[in-house]
Amino acid sequence: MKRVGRIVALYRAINGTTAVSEPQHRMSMAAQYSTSSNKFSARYNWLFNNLLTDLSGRTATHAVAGTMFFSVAATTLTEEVHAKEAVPIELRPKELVLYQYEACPFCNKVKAFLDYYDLPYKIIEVNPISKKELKWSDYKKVPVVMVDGEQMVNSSDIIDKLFEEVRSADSTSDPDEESKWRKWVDDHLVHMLSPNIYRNTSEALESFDYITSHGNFSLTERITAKYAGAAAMYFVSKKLKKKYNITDERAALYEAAETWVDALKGQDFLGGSNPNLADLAVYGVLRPIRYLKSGKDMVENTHIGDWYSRMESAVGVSARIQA
Ligand SMILES: N[C@@H](CCC(=O)N[C@@H](CS)C(=O)NCC(=O)O)C(=O)O
Repeated sequence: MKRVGRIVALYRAINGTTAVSEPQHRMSMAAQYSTSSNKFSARYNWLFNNLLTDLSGRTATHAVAGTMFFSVAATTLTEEVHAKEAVPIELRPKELVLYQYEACPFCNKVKAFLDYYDLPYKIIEVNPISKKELKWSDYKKVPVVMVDGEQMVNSSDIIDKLFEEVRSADSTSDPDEESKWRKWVDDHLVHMLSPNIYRNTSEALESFDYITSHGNFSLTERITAKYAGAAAMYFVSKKLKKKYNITDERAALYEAAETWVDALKGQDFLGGSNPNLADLAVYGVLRPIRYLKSGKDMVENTHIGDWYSRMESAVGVSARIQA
């Protein structure tokens, strides 16, 4: 009973909800959770979104070996070399700290931006259950960024504010087109992730294996979250499919990928010869799933792979520094 209580507490904490009833065992808890929580929005919880991530750059050297292999191979095969945007030192924030979950797509969106603009940042990995690293803040989601002592929240707002400070005057990107596609990322693309990565038991376990081994979990939380989380999210992803009118999740993911490729209109990036904020947003959100089964399927079955490889090369190594 005590053990079950702990699992429930874990779930309440992870999902930010108190709507979960006391379960009799893990599977019934998972099923109950999926039917009792009504908040299936972008906020639903980090578990939908927490996947394989950060496969390029300095931090990637610690990533799964097989994953690294793919990253390196992709970069090596890309002949063009796309440089990062250089931000003059006087425009860079003095201190930037990102509170994140390693596999959260919204956090990865911010990281793609920081890496591309080479803005050094420290990372504080938040424990999704206790959230003790965020005790000081009223905002209880991630990402949260502290920029020279100022708190910034909500991934798109964070990027907007930072971009305002660092952008070069000669930016050639069409602002309407760019914001249209950034909105598409938040309103559409991000909702393709969970139904795909939790679509069956083996993919749900693959996802949770990564999440629990890369997030800030205690040993007990890690073991509990891996199996109970995978089971719960399997059911939740079915509910999400309904909510977003998705009948075939893979087809929907492929369609989104092709929609994005069409938007490029044959250019290297939506921004033309360099990525703009929409390129960085799509890349950031897809980065966590790229080397999971769903991401591999997406690259094999659509035309997004070349653009993705160009983005890997453009974003380059992580600008993360030691906290
Ligand atoms: N609109 C927000 C969404 C942020 C969000 O939903 N983050 C998830 C993690 S992927 C979260 O913190 N969920 C609440 C929780 O874990 O309790 C953004 O773009 O930053």
